[in-house]
Amino acid sequence: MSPQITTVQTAPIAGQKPGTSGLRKKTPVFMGRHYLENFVQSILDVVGCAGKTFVLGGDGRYFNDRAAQVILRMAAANGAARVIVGQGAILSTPAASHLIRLNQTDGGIIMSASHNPGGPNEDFGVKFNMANGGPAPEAVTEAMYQRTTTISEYKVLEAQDVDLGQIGRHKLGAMVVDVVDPVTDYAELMMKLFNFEAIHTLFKSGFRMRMDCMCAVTGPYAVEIFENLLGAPKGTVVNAIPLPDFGGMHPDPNPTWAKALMDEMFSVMAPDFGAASDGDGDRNMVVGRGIYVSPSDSLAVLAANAKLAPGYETGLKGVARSMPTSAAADRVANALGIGKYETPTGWKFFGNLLDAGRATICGEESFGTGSDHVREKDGLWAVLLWLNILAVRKQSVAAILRDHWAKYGRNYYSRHDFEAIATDKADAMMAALRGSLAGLPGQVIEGMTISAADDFAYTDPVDGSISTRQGVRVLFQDGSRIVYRLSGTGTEGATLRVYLERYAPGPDGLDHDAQAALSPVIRAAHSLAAIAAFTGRSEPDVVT
Ligand code: VG1
Ligand code: CO
Repeated sequence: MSPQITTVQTAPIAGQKPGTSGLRKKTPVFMGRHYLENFVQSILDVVGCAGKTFVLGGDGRYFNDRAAQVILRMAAANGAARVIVGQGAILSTPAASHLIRLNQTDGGIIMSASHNPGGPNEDFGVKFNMANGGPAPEAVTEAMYQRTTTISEYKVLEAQDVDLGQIGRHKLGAMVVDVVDPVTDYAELMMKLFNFEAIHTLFKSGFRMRMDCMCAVTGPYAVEIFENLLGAPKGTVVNAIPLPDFGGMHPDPNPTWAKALMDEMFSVMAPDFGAASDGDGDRNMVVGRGIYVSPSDSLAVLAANAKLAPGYETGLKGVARSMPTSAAADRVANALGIGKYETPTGWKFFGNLLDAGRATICGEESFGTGSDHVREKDGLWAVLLWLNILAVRKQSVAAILRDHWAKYGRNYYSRHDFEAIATDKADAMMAALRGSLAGLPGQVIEGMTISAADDFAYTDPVDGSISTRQGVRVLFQDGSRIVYRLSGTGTEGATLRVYLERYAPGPDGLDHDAQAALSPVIRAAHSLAAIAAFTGRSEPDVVT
């Protein structure tokens, strides 16, 4: 007898509005009655489910395994033909994006709250990726949200759990569940893009690397790729076993949260190269011996040197960056004579540019870099491209960065985050700032003249869709810039992000500490927005 489909009566739950990257809430909220089910049914109602094939996986955080079983039962009840699941319900975000594309599926559901901590009292999240492998665009996530406000029932199959530990074909009612190794296909893709032989030779010559996976999803990927395929010594990858609470770590690869890696890279015994990745494997931090690479610089260096990797040897079509990301990548695009694009924050805005073949490499200041090989940012991809470049150029990270700055000048850059501010205070500050914009041009502050000020709006050059209110920009005549926006990924209060940039053309002044070089811009940022008066904060919680 085939299992029965039950229709469960439910009612809308407030606040199921996806942010920058999916719906993220405290885990107990997601585990609450009907919460996951309402959101998943809304996804399936919007994208359609009958006869379709989806990919399913997550970053392994607390509740990942149980949520996967619920999603499978709901997909089966809604008539899906097939779901491809990573073994143990594990898939990194870039690997999920790849599987969606490789198998020409109708999309995928990814369970992750990315760089947010995980655990019974931390964060959980769900997002939908489209058939191109990329995050659902705003129009689609808005439709899902609207659906959550009117939902009255969801469907679920009355059946036992699928054994997701067992690779191979399973059945759930009439639906096929294919459990696959999460790493194999992804590793194969990497082998096509990069010169594994050159990197293997590099490791054989004694080159030392430290890869910190922060007890999150990239562990198995990194061990397979770096230690097994590329011959890096055992132990190169640390914190390699994904844990439901990420071992208590905050899996956000930045100098604050990946402090152990930073300390090692600045010690006497530092390896040649260090890297870290986030909860779901789409972010990366790169560090050389004694030198930190800002994500904006990393994007620029990768774009300038991409031709050294087989996957990019015919050159790039264009480079895209999110608006708050520094203009360093623009200088590379200008020099290469290729297209450059400035999009709102969030990877979903790169999808059209990648699909249309306008951009090949994309990046965000928030430790995200990627290319047209998938439709997500990809942490290990960036680390491998760096390794490929290091293997070919046979120079240190420091030498490559200094070379880059000498050629293009240096965009000093930093982001200051003020976390868990009361939402009304943060909103009031942003409203006042927006109200002051018209009067700013011409004003002189900290000896710098404001040349323009606006609230960033973006018109997608491919489909013409418009996104407004994407962050306040204050531009100065000397090329310096301040950007203010509120985070769309947090689950507690508001997080104010202040992005600071100053350009030094060189040849002098390229070797300063970033915070010191930015100090007038930092002071200007505080006084223009009256950050302390509105929020009571005069110091950021996190500086990257
Ligand atoms: C942050 C970053 C943004 C990134 C997003 C998702 O968003 O600033 O650049 O795309 O996280 O990254 P926000 O709205 O908090 O500033 V991840 O690694 O969560 O998928
Ligand atoms: Co992430």
